Amino acid sequence: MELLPFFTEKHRELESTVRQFAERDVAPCAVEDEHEEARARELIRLMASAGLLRYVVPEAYGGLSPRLDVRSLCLIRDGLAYVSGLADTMFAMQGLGSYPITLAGSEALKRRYLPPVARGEAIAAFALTEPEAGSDVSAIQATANRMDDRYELNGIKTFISNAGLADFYVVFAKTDPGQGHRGLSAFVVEASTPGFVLDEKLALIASHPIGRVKFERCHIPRDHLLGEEGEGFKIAMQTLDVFRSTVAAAAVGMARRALDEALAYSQRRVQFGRPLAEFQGIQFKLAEMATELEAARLLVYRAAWKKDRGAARVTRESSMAKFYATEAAQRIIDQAVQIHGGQGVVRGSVVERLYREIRALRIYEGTSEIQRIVIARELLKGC
Ligand code: COS
Repeated sequence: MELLPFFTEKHRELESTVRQFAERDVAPCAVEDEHEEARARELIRLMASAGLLRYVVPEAYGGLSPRLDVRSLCLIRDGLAYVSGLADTMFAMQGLGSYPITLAGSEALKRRYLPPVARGEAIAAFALTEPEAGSDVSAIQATANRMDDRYELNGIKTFISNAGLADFYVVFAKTDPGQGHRGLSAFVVEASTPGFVLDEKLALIASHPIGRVKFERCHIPRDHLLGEEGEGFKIAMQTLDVFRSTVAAAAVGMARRALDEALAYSQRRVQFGRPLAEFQGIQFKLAEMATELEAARLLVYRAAWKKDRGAARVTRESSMAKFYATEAAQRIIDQAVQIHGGQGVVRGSVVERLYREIRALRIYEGTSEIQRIVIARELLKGC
């Protein structure tokens, strides 16, 4: 893969480390896994021993750079998603589930939770979505009532990646239900807390541990609050600002794989006496796929680079990257399936797996429709 000017020598090295790791340790098990949970835990262990999880926390807590380097997160997701959606998810969740602590946790919370995340000894989760609050975050109904030295948490969270696997959850709940988004707060909740219930595991169209969890009179220490009461909405948005670029990077990894598979297949497959790649109709498809892929990569790494250069907010850039890259990847993968013909829909073929894996990326961490809204609002504000 050609490296872009946004990268330093360290990024070049990381790109090749991830490629080797993905080929050696992840690819052999990439196709449909009946033992998803065991494989997910195994992937965490492998990523930790390869040092990849150190990229999700700051240097002071076992990481590799003073602040999270978003280009590195993107390169890792891009490289993992090229071979396995599950590996990508497990890496991403260690970041998404711990970043609110990096962003707003007290020194004690950072020391307690971040080093085990980097060592793969603790699995993290991000519990925002509820049955009645998906795109509309301020509609969250879970409550956290302050009682002396603790909070009592009650509510249901659904579509929570790592539900049942995670050792701790960053949970968003209302401390002041009358205040809309300003009444939302964020907490660290350990899975061992009495009142925490794994309600149901959900089976998605592609491998991804996810489910619904409940908090029933769950008492959490007061010092597990992240930031101040009422800061939950901003913590969630600032976390999504960083991680939406990385979702886009995962989409780029899947699309790169689809294009590679399509290029190889179209040169191998002979119809009407010549390889498919000699037909102009196929060449047009390949050209469109490659162009969209390049445009997506540029948006992703531009957004990441801008954040790494210290921009306070990259809301518009990360939403553009997520919106464009996930939609483009869906089109690229669909064309790769089309080029493969019948082989493309055979269960277990690479492009068939990608076709299922890409779909959720246009939905999670903000649907494409929400990204359009965010981009338009930023434009209208003059950002
Ligand atoms: N960074 C910092 N602050 C932000 C922000 C960001 N990216 N986006 C919004 N805010 C602030 C606003 O500035 C506003 O601040 P004030 O209270 O000072 O006015 C506040 O947050 C509320 O913002 P807004 O009015 O835009 O909120 P809305 O309720 O209209 O919601 C959307 C905005 C739709 C963009 C938000 O709810 C969203 O991103 N939804 C998708 C959620 C999602 O991704 N879910 C997936 C779950 S994770 S798998």
